[in-house]
This record gives sequence, C-alpha cells and structure tokens, in this order.
Amino acid sequence: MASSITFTNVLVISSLLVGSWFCAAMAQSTPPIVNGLSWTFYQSLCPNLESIIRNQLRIEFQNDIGQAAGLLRLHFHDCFVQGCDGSVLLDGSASGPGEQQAPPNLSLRARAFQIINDLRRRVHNACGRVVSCSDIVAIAARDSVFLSGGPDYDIPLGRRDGLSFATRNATLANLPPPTANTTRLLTDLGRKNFDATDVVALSGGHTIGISHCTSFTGRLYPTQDPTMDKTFANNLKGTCPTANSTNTTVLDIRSPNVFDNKYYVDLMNRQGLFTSDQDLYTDRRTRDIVTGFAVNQSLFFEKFVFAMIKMSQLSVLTGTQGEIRANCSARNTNNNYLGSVVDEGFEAVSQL
Ligand code: HEM
Ligand SMILES: *[C@@H]1O[C@H](CO)[C@@H](O)[C@H](O)[C@H]1NC(C)=O
Ligand SMILES: *[C@@H]1O[C@H](CO)[C@@H](O)[C@H](O)[C@H]1NC(C)=O
Ligand SMILES: *[C@@H]1O[C@H](CO)[C@@H](O)[C@H](O)[C@H]1NC(C)=O
Ligand SMILES: *[C@@H]1O[C@H](CO)[C@@H](O)[C@H](O)[C@H]1NC(C)=O
Ligand SMILES: *[C@@H]1O[C@H](CO)[C@@H](O)[C@H](O)[C@H]1NC(C)=O
Ligand SMILES: *[C@@H]1O[C@H](CO)[C@@H](O)[C@H](O)[C@H]1NC(C)=O
Ligand SMILES: CC(=O)N[C@H]1CO[C@H](CO)[C@@H](O)[C@@H]1O
Repeated sequence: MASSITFTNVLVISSLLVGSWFCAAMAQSTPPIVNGLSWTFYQSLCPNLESIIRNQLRIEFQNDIGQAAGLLRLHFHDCFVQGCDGSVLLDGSASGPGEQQAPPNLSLRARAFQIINDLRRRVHNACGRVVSCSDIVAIAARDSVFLSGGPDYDIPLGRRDGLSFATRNATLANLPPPTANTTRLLTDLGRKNFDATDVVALSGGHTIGISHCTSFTGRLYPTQDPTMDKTFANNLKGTCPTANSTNTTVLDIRSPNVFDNKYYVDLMNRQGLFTSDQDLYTDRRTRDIVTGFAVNQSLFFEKFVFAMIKMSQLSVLTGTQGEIRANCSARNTNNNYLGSVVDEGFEAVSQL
C-alpha cells in the first residue's frame, strides 16, 4: 500500500502530484517516525500481511461491528501503558497480575483478544513467525477505523513484543479515568507529548463502541451533572436504574457504529457520556477544537490520523529488542515454543 494518508481530499491531491506526493503528504500529515519502524517493514517478509488482516476483519465485522470498537480500544490501552509492545495481550493468569487484571482493563472485550490471536495464527501460517503481536494490534485498530467508515491510512511497522507485564499501578497511572476533567487529560496526555488537538482528536475514538453504566453513573447519582442534557440524562437513568447496574450503552448516540464526527456534535449538545468527553466542550482550551471537528469531518479525520500514528509509536521496541511472540497471550519463554511451531506446520523461524 502507498505510504500516505488516503482519505478523500488528500487522495485527490496526491494522485495529481504523482512523483512528489509522497514527501508532500508526509510533511503535512505525518508525525515523526521513530527509528526502527518503517512503512515497508514487511514488504518482503510478509507481503500479504495487511490484506490478510483486513479481509479477515471484514468478515468479523459483518458478523459483529462492535468488535471494531473493542480492537481500537485494545490498541489504545496497549500503547498508553508501557508502550505499544503487546503487553496488554499477555494472559496474566499464569504469571501474576498484569494489565489485564487492572480495573480499566476489566472492560476490554474478551473477543478482541481472541480476534488478535486468530489473526496472528493466519499471518504466521502465511509468513512464519515474523510479524509481532503489537503490529497486528496496530493494524487491526487502523482497519477498525476504516471498516467502520473512518479514514484509511498507513502506519509504520516493525514493533517488537515486550517481555514483561505492565503492573497494575502502571496501568492505573497511565490510563485516565472517565471522571477526568480536561485539565487532567491535558496534563496526563501532555506527558506523552500529545497537545490539545491530539487529545480532542484521540477522544474521538468514542465515536464507536459502548460503555458499562459504572463508567458514568457518577454523573447521574446521587446528583445529576448539571452540564448533562436533561433528556439524555433521563434516558441514561432508564438504561442504568442504579449506580451499579451492569447494563451498557453506546458512546455516540447519533451514529453508534459509524466512525464519523458525530461524537463532537454530541458534545456540543451536552450528550457526551463521560466527564472526560463532555468537559472537552466545557473547557475553553479545547472547546473550539471540538466545534471545528463537529463542523468539518475531514479536519477531524486528518487530526485523528496524525494523533493515532503518534500514539502507535509510543515507547515501541524495535530491532532486536523484545521478541516476536508465537502466541500473543504468552511470552515465548513461557511456551513450549518449538511444539507450537511444529503444530502449526512451520519448518524454520527467522527471528528469535
Ligand atoms: C482520553 C481518555 C480516555 C478515557 C478517559 C477513556 C475512557 C473509556 C471508558 C471508561 C470506556 C468504557 C469502558 C466500559 O465501561 O466498558 C471507553 C470505551 C472506549 N474507548 Fe476510551 N477512553 C479514552 C481514550 C480513548 C482513546 C484514545 C481511544 C482510541 C483512539 C478510545 C477508544 C475507546 C473505544 C473504541 C471504546 C469502546 C470499547 C468497546 O465498545 O468495547 N478511548 N473509554
Ligand atoms: C501501587 O500503588 C499503591 C497505591 O498507590 C501502593 O500502595 C503500592 O505500594 C503500589 N505498588 C507498587 C508495586 O508499586
Ligand atoms: C480537574 O481535576 C483535578 C483533579 O484531577 C482537580 O484538582 C481540578 O480542580 C479540576 N479542575 C476543574 C476546573 O474542575
Ligand atoms: C438496559 O438498557 C436498556 C436500553 O436502555 C433498557 O431497556 C433495559 O431495561 C436495561 N436493562 C436493565 C436490566 O436495566
Ligand atoms: C447495587 O446498589 C443498590 C442500591 O443502589 C444496592 O441495593 C445493591 O445491593 C447493589 N448491588 C450490588 C451487587 O452491589
Ligand atoms: C475542512 O478541513 C479540511 C482539512 O483540514 C480543509 O482542507 C478544509 O478546507 C476544511 N473545510 C472547511 C469548509 O473549512
Ligand atoms: C497461548 O497462551 C495462553 C496463555 O499461556 C494459553 O492459555 C493458550 O493455550 C496458548 N495458545 C496456544 C494455541 O498455544
Ligand atoms: C474481566 C474481563 O473482561 N477481563 C478481560 C481481560 O483480558 C482477558 C484476556 O484474556 C479477557 O479474556 C478478559 O475478558
């Protein structure tokens, strides 16, 4: 695939500029790429990697489009805690509590983990054990955006899988809670080098997917958050009759399964679900950015792609760091590694 942002308006410009479009698009819309990652990393190692993943996800999403949201959130959690190193995938049950056992992770979808392992099996069957689980998560998140109606774009590849769990404390420290206000988001994400535009754009991930009642009933009980639209609040009380209800609701009431800019329209109508969402419109530092995205979807897509490529490179392992896991749920050293390779019919493995 060509290395450029390919949503409509940029695509038109790129195709006109032929020879020089690559640099033009890169300079405009792409954050710096860290050493060790590249746009063509698997070109010879696994040329069909991206089509294998996209084709399989098309099938998954025809069956359940909700999984797109699960995969997008998985990538966010992976990257924010200890870097995009696949550590969120490690099954903690055998080796003690990891990211999976920490509260913010409890609502990650079990099916998202299964889909990643299934994609890993397909990719490794085609190419051998050359593609990392962290790259598979990054590609799956990108495809989830596109297959839900969002922009298509390239991401740099070459991440390696981490060898260690993130601690419960590291998870809590790195994932802001839904009760966070804009000050907290700007501070927390600012430490990871995201600016206000990035923060508002990344929050637009909430244009798809669902939430459990407990993530927002603090805004309903015992007292109703006055910034919340009254009708919206009453409907939410129907969905969540008590603060501890186990029910779920959609994050974007206007178009819950479509990756579009309606999330920002929700915020302008005081129908954001979390404090962390709604306060982006209340706070003067981010309000105009919200409005800008609400009135111009192309602008949102452009800033979202920029911020996602940035997020997808947080503290990545590259080169000979880490490993390429044979099973996304476990470190290779915790596996009967040769056994699993023989089971899947490989003869040789190029990287250990
Ligand atoms: C900025 C701070 C963020 C906070 C405080 C936050 C918080 C949350 C919470 C509390 C949920 C619902 C969990 C539940 O109760 O089931 C959620 C869901 C979700 N978040 Fe975020 N999030 C943030 C940023 C992001 C980012 C950067 C992305 C991706 C770009 C993202 C994508 C999603 C998606 C897609 C869902 C729905 C998941 C599903 O349907 O399974 N979030 N988020
Ligand atoms: C984790 O955080 C808790 C509360 O902040 C603290 O008591 C505990 O010592 C921390 N654990 C580790 C391993 O840092
Ligand atoms: C934002 O939240 C922080 C705690 O994270 C709090 O100290 C601060 O007062 C809040 N700011 C506003 C304007 O509510
Ligand atoms: C869950 O939410 C739906 C839709 O709002 C509502 O009809 C249903 O009664 C709720 N279920 C429970 C157990 O509260
Ligand atoms: C949920 O909250 C209600 C009151 O708000 C309480 O009566 C009930 O015991 C709680 N249930 C659980 C499982 O905590
Ligand atoms: C919307 O944003 C795009 C992308 O930045 C920009 O090219 C376009 O001029 C904007 N449209 C309007 C009507 O402002
Ligand atoms: C992958 O690792 C997990 C965690 O150790 C284990 O439960 C699972 O059976 C493994 N899967 C395969 C196919 O070996
Ligand atoms: C409680 C819960 O949903 N935990 C999830 C955390 O991650 C594991 C990964 O194996 C999922 O299976 C769980 O569903």
